[in-house]
Amino acid sequence: MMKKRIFALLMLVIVLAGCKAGGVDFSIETAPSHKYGQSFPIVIKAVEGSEAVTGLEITANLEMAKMDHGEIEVHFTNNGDGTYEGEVELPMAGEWIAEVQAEKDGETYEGTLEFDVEEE
Ligand SMILES: [Cu+2]
Repeated sequence: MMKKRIFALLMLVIVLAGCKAGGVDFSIETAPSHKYGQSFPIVIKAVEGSEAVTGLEITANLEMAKMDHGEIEVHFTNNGDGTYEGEVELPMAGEWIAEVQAEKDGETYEGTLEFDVEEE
């Protein structure tokens, strides 16, 4: 019984360490604004430690934090400097969440980003 627990704990430590070593961190560089009938740029930055990560294929699903507007899928283009740009027409200003999915050389990375959308 004890042995099993120690083994499970060890596995957890290995998994956590593994995640950290190969992790890509995402952040919102530019949040989109909101204005009826208009789309705005959204820019995501990808880093591994302090290094910019280029060459990712990024898609994000956007949803409001406290309201259901469904999900809005955004595809991003690689700017080549660790930033990725998409364009989106959102239904309203407020708190939004982006579920980021990225892929590079068969590896996948994920991140959840919260950001505020201001009325323009
Ligand atoms: Cu809303």
